[in-house]
Amino acid sequence: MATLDVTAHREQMLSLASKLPAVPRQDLYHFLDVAHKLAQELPYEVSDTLDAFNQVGNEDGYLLLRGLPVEADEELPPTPTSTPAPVGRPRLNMEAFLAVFGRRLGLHTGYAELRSGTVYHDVYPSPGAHHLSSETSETLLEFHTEMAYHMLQPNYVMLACSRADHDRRARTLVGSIRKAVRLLDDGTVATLYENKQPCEVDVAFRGGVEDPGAIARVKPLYGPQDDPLLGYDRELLKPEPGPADEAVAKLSQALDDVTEGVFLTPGDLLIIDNFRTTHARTPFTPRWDGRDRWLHRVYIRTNSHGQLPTGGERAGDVITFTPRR
Ligand SMILES: O=C(O)CCC(=O)C(=O)O
Ligand SMILES: [Fe+2]
Repeated sequence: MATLDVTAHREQMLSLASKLPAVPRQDLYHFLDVAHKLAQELPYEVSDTLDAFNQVGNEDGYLLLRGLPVEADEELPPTPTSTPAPVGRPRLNMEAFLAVFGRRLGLHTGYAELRSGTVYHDVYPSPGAHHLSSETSETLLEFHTEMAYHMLQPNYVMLACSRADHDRRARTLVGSIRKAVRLLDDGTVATLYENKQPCEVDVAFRGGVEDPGAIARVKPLYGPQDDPLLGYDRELLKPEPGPADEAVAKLSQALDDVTEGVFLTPGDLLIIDNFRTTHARTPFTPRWDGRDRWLHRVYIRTNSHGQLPTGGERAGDVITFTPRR
């Protein structure tokens, strides 16, 4: 498992967090600029691990930092029941670490159509959530690569845990293409590289149209032949019937076969390599008591995969949707 236990650095991490502005959303550009400076002061073990992951990734396709100093549960506000968070909400420790670690990796990015274009997302269960939404709970949130259909797809999805579900059943699953590709025959791999396939988009990107259909086209595998990048979504990717469809079915099975799971617990921060993995979340049971599962999420762009086309991008920018075609 790609885990770094940072318990030994708790005091130093708390001290870094305390140097950030107390109200992140009041001036988020400034907050993330300060985080960038603090990202140069991380314990060497932490910065080195983040830099290595950023440069070459790893087999598992994720990095888990465990043992961060989260607030005691009774000091945390109640788990949110609406989004986005109030602009005046004071900084939480796990939000601070998302800022600093994220700035070590790249640029925090808001997606205009998603969560009112906010950069920090609260991930919490919500009654009656759409089945593709991160607000689901009692149902499996199926494998998806975050915004695989978006021209400026984030390089990393970062999830930081302030509260686990009461029963500790929710497991975040990651399927890594570096592992899965070894289970596929050469013909299947070649087919997966061959053509873009029709892909639907998440509800937020449908422009208010109930079912715009597959408005994007995505290659299941692309990039270097010896180290493929992955564009896979179990619900949204609609490969053409025939060889493409059959190859995607084999890819799907291979991803299941190599899947690893993480039970996120308070003080965990998970960094998912969104170009080399697909992720999911298993069902759990909320109690609606203000103490339900609560994650914080940010998306990071880097210049590794052409996600920073102008060179003038800033951490905290909000960008609009162009589908991959
Ligand atoms: O709840 C989780 O563990 C993951 C949810 C998810 O896929 C996301 O927030 O992007
Ligand atoms: Fe996700």
